[in-house]
Amino acid sequence: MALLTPDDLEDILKKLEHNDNIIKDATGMDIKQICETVYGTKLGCEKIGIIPITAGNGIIGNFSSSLLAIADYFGLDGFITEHTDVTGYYQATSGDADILMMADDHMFIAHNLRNGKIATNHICTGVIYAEIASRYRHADTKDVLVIGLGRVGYGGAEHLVKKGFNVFAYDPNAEFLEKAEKELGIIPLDLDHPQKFSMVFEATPNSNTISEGMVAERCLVSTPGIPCGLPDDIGKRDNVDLVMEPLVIGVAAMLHAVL
Ligand code: NAD
Ligand code: 2YH
Repeated sequence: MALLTPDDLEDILKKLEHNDNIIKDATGMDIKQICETVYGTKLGCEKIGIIPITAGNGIIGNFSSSLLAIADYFGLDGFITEHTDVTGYYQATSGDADILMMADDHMFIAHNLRNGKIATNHICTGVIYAEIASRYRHADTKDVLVIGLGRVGYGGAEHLVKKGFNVFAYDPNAEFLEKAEKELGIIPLDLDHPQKFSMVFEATPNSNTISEGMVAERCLVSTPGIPCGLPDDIGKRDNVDLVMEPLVIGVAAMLHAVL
């Protein structure tokens, strides 16, 4: 499992602004509007309790402070507990938090203590990046390509299938590809005769996962993957609209998902 690094989280609100402008141009909606539409909820005045977790690889510099900055960006009150782990959990609940946020190396969750809803970062990230890809205003088909069918990619693929898109997908893990074909009805991408897509949702931890033959001249690549799977030269030459941001878009989706 790839872990975020403090460098990934430098200037996240600047990265968000840059990506939100691309999202607006490409879809006609900003990230907040897309979250509100997908989850049917609006952020109010919830208080977010952020608990640093030391398990596994431990505290990631900038992680808790980034979550606090995100809460503030969306107009919510938030606080980071002074203590970590179970003591931090106790502090967050005593501090009157409505929503708790915490992550170890495997799972990053938001838990709304008022209604009991829990959202995971991997599902919410998959759903919201897939949704962004599916809203590309220059696309004239319902064909969308999903690259990577792991925890994030599978959730996004499922969302696209439910929305009625023709979901083509590729993952070198044959078991994952077969599972998605059986359970979701995705169409395995024919690598010998690749089709060009104008909507691409990429969710892998690898670079260069997108090849020239996969992208149409005018296309949107929506990817939470770190590092980015789109090679620079393809992005520039084909004028690709690229949405790629390390944390905020997924967290915005988590907050909307638990309301
Ligand atoms: P995962 O390990 O569960 O799944 C990754 C999948 O990609 C695997 O199934 C693997 O076989 C597949 N893959 C690898 N190379 C490929 C290739 N060339 N073509 C197609 N598929 C390929 O990982 P995950 O939890 O789904 O996360 C995916 C990426 O998203 C990671 O980089 C993770 O750090 C990142 N992520 C980012 C955010 C964000 O907010 N930006 C949030 C969550 C996860
Ligand atoms: O980065 C991660 C994991 N990859 C899970 C997130 C899923 N995208 N976890 C963050 C760990 C944070 C740390 N425990 C802290 O600072 O509290």
